[in-house]
Amino acid sequence: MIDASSDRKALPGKPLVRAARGEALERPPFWFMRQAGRYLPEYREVRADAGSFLDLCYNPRLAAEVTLQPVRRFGTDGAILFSDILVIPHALGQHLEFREGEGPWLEPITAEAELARLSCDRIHDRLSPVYETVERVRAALPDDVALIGFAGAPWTVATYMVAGRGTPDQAPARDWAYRDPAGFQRLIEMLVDATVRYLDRQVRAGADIVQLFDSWAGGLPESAFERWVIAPTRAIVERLRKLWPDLPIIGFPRAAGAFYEPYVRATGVDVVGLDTGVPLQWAARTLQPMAAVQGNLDPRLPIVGGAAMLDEARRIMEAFSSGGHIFNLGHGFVPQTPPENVAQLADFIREWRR
Ligand code: 1CP
Repeated sequence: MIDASSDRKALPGKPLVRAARGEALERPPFWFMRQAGRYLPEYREVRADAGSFLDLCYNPRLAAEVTLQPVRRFGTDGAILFSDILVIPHALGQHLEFREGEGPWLEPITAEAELARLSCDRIHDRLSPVYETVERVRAALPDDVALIGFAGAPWTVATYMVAGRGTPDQAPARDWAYRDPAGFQRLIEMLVDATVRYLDRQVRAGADIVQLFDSWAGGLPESAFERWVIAPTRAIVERLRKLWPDLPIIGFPRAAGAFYEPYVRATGVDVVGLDTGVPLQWAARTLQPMAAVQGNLDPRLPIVGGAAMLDEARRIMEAFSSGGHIFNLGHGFVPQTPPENVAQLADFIREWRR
């Protein structure tokens, strides 16, 4: 077993970790959400050999290989573990499939009584290949490249567990949360618990930093945002801090709008992931004094490439140059992104100086 805590202390200089702690560097370190994936021909090749998408997630050799592909190709400052947020419901005992061309499909859990089908006790049985992937990536990465572990935040994971699939409006989870908040709370607590254990094991296996993806945080009313987005995130942050006092934690409450500020204030995340719609000057003034910022290039721009992409990248780097900033997209790459444009973007960030 790798002793990750002493490993992290021995290498305090990874640019991504320094920026996450609030240091303003000469140029921002960068990685991209969904940097491994279908837009890369080398990913499609591995994916075709792996069988299903879940087979790939649970195959440490292949999952490590696709994690490393974008680091090799673009020289990113971070590698994000290749897995999916839905391995947690799977590990809790919920049936999960990824249907080709359709996305995830789960057996829906729609009421408190159905929680009896799930259990936190044996999650590591199913998740141990993920920890092995982390160990393999850690062993293969250059010393200055940070390894980013991740999990879905409880609200976002719950939206899939309740609906059984991706939905445009997360109606099934919202309806349950309004109808029976105490019952829904039990599901959220189970997810908080599983997420802490899961991320703890990723850090033990070698992750330098972790991100909580709350992709469906947007559109909730204030009281629900506080109860289902902020409170569980704060609980995870507090529990992880007890285990790993130096671990930087990134929270990404996508589309949270005016709730970004209370989110950062109340959760205590070290870094906040900004979606494309967050105004740069507002974020620099309001959020960056409390946390490092990560983001927020429109993922459509790397499809277009050229001056439109580079001008916006420059605006983002200038706006955030006086504090902690990790360059990223406002959401993930989409499959039609030309890798050549990503290479151009990576070169541009690497050469920029504040
Ligand atoms: O066939 C394929 O290759 C499937 C496409 C794919 C990929 C590449 C899925 C299915 N998941 C992933 C990998 C993945 N997912 C990563 C790997 C690391 C990287 O970023 O390179 C990560 C971090 C995720 C996280 C994830 N999965 C999120 C949060 C981030 C986001 O995009 O908002 C969500 C919401 C999911 C669910 C999911 N997984 C896959 C799909 C198609 C979906 C979305 C379903 C939907 O709501 O429509």
